[in-house]
Amino acid sequence: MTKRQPLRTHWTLFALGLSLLAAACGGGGQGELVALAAERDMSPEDAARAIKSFVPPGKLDDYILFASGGHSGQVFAVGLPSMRLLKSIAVFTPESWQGYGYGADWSENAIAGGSIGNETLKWGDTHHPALSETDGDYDGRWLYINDRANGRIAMIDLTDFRTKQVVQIPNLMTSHGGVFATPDTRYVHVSSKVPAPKGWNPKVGTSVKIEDHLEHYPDLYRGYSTWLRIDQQNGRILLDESFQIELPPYTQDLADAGKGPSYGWGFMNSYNSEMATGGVNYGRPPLEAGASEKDFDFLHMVNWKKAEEAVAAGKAEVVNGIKVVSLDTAIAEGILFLAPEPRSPHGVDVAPNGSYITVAGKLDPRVTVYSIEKIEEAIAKQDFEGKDRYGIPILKFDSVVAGQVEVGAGPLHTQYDHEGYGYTSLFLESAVAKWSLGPPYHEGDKAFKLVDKIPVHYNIGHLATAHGDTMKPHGNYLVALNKWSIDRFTNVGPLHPQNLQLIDLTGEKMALLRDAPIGVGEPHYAQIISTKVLKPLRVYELGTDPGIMAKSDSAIAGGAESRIERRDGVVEVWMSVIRSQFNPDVIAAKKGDKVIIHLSNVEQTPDATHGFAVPTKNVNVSLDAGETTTVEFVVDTPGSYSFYCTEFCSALHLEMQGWIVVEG
Ligand code: K7E
Ligand code: CUA
Repeated sequence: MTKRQPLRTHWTLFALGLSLLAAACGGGGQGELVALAAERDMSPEDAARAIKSFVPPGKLDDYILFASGGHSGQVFAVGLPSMRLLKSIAVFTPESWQGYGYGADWSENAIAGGSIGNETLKWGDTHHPALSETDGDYDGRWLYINDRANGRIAMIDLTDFRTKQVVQIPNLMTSHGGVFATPDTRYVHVSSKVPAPKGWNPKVGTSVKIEDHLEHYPDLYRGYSTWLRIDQQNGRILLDESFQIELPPYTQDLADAGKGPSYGWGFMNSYNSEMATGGVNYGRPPLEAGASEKDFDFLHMVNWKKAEEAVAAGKAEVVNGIKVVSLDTAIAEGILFLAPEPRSPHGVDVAPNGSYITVAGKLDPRVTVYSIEKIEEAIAKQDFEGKDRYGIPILKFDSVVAGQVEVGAGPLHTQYDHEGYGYTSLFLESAVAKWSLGPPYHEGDKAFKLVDKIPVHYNIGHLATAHGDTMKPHGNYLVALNKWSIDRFTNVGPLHPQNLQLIDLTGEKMALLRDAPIGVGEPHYAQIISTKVLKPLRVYELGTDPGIMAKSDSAIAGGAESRIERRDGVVEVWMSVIRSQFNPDVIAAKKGDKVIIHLSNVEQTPDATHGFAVPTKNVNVSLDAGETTTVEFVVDTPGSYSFYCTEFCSALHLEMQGWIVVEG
């Protein structure tokens, strides 16, 4: 808590405010409210905070915050300003409530798309969600998110809040830079986190000797900037029309898309241009020391439009199934440039007007703001300070930087409002700094100034403002995604929940409104979208296969069409599902049979979801109203198995049950 002001004056003012409120509402009872707040040991600020962030029963939130779930592998949809968790969306990790990864074909297909090597991975580390955009603003169609542990990306369809596609991006062992969408969602971008040996392929492996790893890292390892082309009809990633740009092994970090005047560019940080490999047990400096030796790392500027032209002109080579623009081609074609950036930066965030690019350095107390106009001018004039060891031109720091602002210790990530202010998270200081951009937002000595700061609890990573990385930010709410909560919540054991803090940006000073524990994962980044933009379905049209969002060939309209067909070793069932009955509800099979069940939820009532679960099997399907899904499993042990509906759907939900009788 911050300082409390003298109680009496404050309560008098508060009472005055409440009496105005009461008058406006045409009712009395202000004394009662004051007494209630006092009884609950709330200060006037607390009561004001409660009112500002409370969404009354039955009323709806104005925004949804989509937060990554870290190594829970999921995405969370949280309402704003209430901070109520509305849904955990299964992405990389199976999730039985939604029947994701427990037999339903659409989910098995999605997960299988991200299989690595010879193994289907059952987890991921979601970091950076990216909402699709049209004309530089969120359009509410799709959400993309990367798996930091692997080079994977997933697409969530926001018409039904389900993951529809997971893709293993070739040549990427890990990922971090992005996900961001271009302002038209022509591409979404993901770059490597830790560089991988050139040609890295998890299916066949790569031969690496320990001496090579330690001595020849700069020659053998590479990073990649990946531009994934998006199908504008269904949001799917089209790997055949995507491409990568080969990068030096500088350990590229976060990335962002150009927009407006910087449309066509992508920006990426790096934090280990020293190319340290670690190896304390080989007499080397530990990675964190080796990677922090130099005063500058490199901001990477990638011209994806030129890269697209080079690919169209046949100047890319297919490596592991994706077109790759080599480092030499990228240099020759004017696709890749570097600019010095202060030590070990983390976040890079393009301002709403697309002119400014803000970089925050973990080991530098300033944010450094680059200008696209200066960058393009410097490139045109070949105003280079030299080249790196790979031959990439390095722009002069002073030629491309528009301003620097001292914001505090450990700046990481920046978001924006609609008035030309940046909000930067300060990890070491546990605070959010508000500072001003330059012209046209702020002129003269008003530009590039720290204007406000608010403490957060504790160790903030990312932050998010409403529509805060679009060209049209809303400037009302900010959410701080804090790594530690320490003493903010009732102790639930040594592992504490992450603390998401809601901050009001509408006053002269930033004001903390609410703490929200997220007890189901470690959110990194989040994006906040107005619920006005989202158009999710209430029910599916009858027979819809969520995998294709079209009528399934296996759909049936009701129990009259239900049937069982048998052939060699296969029992195929067309089953209708409705309150409170499966039809058919008794299925005879022989030991060793493969059972294929096409389930059709033939309801059109919102929220009339049914489940289908089989004891002793990893089968648990969730069927929303109108949905048709197929599940397959082998019955290898004789006996009678009572399948049942897992959703408490009706008064006779418990009776919603059936039998599979397996004859031995
Ligand atoms: Cu800063 Cu992976 Cu975005 Cu975490 S990263 S905080
Ligand atoms: Cu259907 Cu319970």
